[in-house]
Amino acid sequence: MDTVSHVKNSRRRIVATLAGVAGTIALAGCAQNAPQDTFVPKGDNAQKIDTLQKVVFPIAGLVGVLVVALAIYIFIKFRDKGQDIPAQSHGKPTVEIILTIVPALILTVVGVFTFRTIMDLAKTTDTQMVINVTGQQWWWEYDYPAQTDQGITQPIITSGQLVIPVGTNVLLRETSRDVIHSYWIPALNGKKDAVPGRIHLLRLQADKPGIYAGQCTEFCGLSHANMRMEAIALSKEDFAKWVAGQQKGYTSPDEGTKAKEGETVFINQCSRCHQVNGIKDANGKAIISAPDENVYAGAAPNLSHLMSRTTFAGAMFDLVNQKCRDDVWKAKSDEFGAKYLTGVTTDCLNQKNLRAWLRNAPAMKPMYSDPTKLAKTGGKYRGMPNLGLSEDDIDKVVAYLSTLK
Ligand code: HEC
Ligand SMILES: [Cu+2]
Repeated sequence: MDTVSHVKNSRRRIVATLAGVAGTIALAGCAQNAPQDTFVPKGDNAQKIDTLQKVVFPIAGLVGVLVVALAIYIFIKFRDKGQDIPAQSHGKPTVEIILTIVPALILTVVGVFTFRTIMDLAKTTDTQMVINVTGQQWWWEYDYPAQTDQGITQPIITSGQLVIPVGTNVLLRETSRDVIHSYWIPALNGKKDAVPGRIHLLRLQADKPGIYAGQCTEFCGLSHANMRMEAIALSKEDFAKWVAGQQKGYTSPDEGTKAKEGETVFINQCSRCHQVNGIKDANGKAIISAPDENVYAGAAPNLSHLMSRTTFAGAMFDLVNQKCRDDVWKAKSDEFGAKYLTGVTTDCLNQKNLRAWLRNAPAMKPMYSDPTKLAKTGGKYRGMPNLGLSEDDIDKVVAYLSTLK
């Protein structure tokens, strides 16, 4: 092969690669069923961002295309062809003034609208409900402080799925127990970092009942990609029912049942990390779990009402089987609440996922939980370790967890 055709070939290859990459990026924008599409706002706050974006993006796009096109034209037209250096001149005041004033005007217009939107999104005076959101490797905890106007008389603690009433201005107070995470439900608002030692505020409001998916958007270590979240919006009546369910007290399984045996396994194996509100040990003493000794973040999900959520482990895995999942996800907005509130029934429980998790959690979700490598993490787990449970114990624990409605 001679040099000329070699150069031609490699140039062709570069062009083909670039075209491939550009094509892939363009096609990625055409997804049909994209629950995390930023351009489909489903609430006030996201709507404000979208309204701003609809003005700014075309202006920025036009300027971008003009600048790139002009640059390419100049690169080609005036490239070095061995010509003489053109006459050198300095300054053209009219051009310079125009080139300063026009961008300044554009930026001022964009800036005014952007600033107004930022101020609107930072407003807290119209807050109707507050939820504390804590990020940690690799799941989100939600704690609802008591607030009687929302019917919450005792604090609620849950994880993965953020349940909110529709048409309500909810204020999230975000923080983190380990590294920086970022909370983002694209259909409801922009993203906000959750930073250890700080509290950042994020407004959320959903127009209609439904599930709004999101994802941690600040790289936070090994399982960052497996750190998801879902906002579940319920009608006000359904939300009240959900709250009532979360405030139900604990019922220990009946003596002599498999679930009762599971409770014992739970007390021995799990309660050193996981809290179940109201659970008592054999002497009738309340068990308050103290995971800070074992887990880097100092917390593990509260399992008091595990079966009221349809996903687990950072909303990564379905706690319900495919049929029940479709029932909830594909429900019409007026039927959604009733379907979600049914929770995880025996028929719906995704035995396969839950058992796999109990058998060996780090095999499902990469975590720094290998006891032989804990030196790296100061002797503490990030995530849930493989507990080496027997199949018999797993049966019992599943029977027990199924009672945590
Ligand atoms: C060393 C602490 C530790 C122990 C012991 C432990 N877990 Fe976990 N568990 C965790 C952590 C941390 C998570 C969160 C992992 C994630 O989502 O990334 C978790 C997640 C879970 C979840 C998902 C909860 C949700 O809402 O997302 C379930 C269910 C669970 N564990 C059950 C159990 C059971 C049952 C046992 C006992 C057999 C057990 N765990 C023992 C630390 C522990
Ligand atoms: Cu994260």
